[in-house]
Amino acid sequence: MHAWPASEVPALPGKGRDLRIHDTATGGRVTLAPGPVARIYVCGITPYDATHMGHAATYNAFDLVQRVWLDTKRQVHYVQNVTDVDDPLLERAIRDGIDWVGLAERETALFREDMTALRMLPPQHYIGAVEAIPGIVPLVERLRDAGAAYELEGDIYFSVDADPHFGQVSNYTNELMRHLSAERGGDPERPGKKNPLDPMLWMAAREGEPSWDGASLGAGRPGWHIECVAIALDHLGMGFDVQGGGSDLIFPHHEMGASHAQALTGEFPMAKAYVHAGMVGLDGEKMSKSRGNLVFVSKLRRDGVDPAAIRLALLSHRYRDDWEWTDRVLQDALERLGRWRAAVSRPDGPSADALVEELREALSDDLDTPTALAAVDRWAALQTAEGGADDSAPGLVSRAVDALLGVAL
Ligand code: 5CA
Ligand code: ZN
Repeated sequence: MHAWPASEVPALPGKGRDLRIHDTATGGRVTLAPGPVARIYVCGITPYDATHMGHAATYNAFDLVQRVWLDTKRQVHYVQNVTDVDDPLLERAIRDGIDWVGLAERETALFREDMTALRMLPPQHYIGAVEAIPGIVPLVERLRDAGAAYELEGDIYFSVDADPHFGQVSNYTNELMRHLSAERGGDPERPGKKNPLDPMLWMAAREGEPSWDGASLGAGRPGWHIECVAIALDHLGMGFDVQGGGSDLIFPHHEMGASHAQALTGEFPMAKAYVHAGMVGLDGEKMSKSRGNLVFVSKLRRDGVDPAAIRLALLSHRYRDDWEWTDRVLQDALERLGRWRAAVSRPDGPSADALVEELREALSDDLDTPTALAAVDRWAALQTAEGGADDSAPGLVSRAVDALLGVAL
């Protein structure tokens, strides 16, 4: 699949800083020191509805990770998937009486537009589940042949007991895993499974549903977790730097994905850090396509809201926190954008060298965006109150805010 166009990332004077980031697996901060090419996999959308603020907040977090790396003069190898065949997509297509392929194409196109408007850096490899199927089938065959997967009435399940490290991404109790498995696409109650938590790798063709040739597996379609593993291993290999997504992906998705990859390769861990963004809510509930309590990026754009303000609204929260979208959040962001734009529109101002360092420090500190925004606020306030004689300062502020925060002033 094609991704979306990249906005340019200006180079900044001085030296970027290594990222210290919270890793779900170890429960603490890790300092990431990738080689010259940093490798990141971020789980993509299931395209049955438009991009809401929760998605945008999660992609914003991983966009910042990349901006910190780019500031250290590293290259970034970024891979993202599109879950363009899965139960929720098929169910929505049936509900709306439309073709599932058309639905996925339409919503993926809208997602690209939203990401472009928000200046999110595009992945180098943007891969759909359907196009990944030829790579998925041999992985499932390998797992089965190694005894890490088994058949149940034509479906193929992964055996979580095949990975000695299973459980080490989420560190959740068995009880919680069972509960979340039932809630998030698993089938812990199905009789005949070796372990109730075992997830499906390959679902045998069902009447009225799309299916593909699975060689020795028979006709069917891939499970959710193996989709991301196949794409990540194909394009990044084991031991990549960051596996990213929202906190609702910790279990089962990222736990199972890591176990699939570890059972396939015998290597551990799949990723050096498992990084998870908090959930954005509306009216006290997690914003979700299935609940329908959504604020869409595309709707705000259609209403004429500047995407830079949407981005500032996302940045005003710590990425790991759960937070609520309200009109006030957007209003504050619009006001801030106005103040910042007025401040950089002057021909000179107070020196911004210290500000660049403050931004770097804040972001390297587990993406502390509220502190980063406060630093720009202070420079803008000083500019408004006192001005200054540095004629390179407004340009430097614009470039730093663009390069490190993805906001075009
Ligand atoms: N296609 C799978 C991942 S392989 C999927 O979870 N798709 S999704 O469309 O449901 O979500 C896309 C990303 O947005 C995921 O990282 C998910 O964790 C994140 N996300 C979904 N809802 C929210 C929310 N309310 N707040 C923050 N992030 C969210
Ligand atoms: Zn995924």
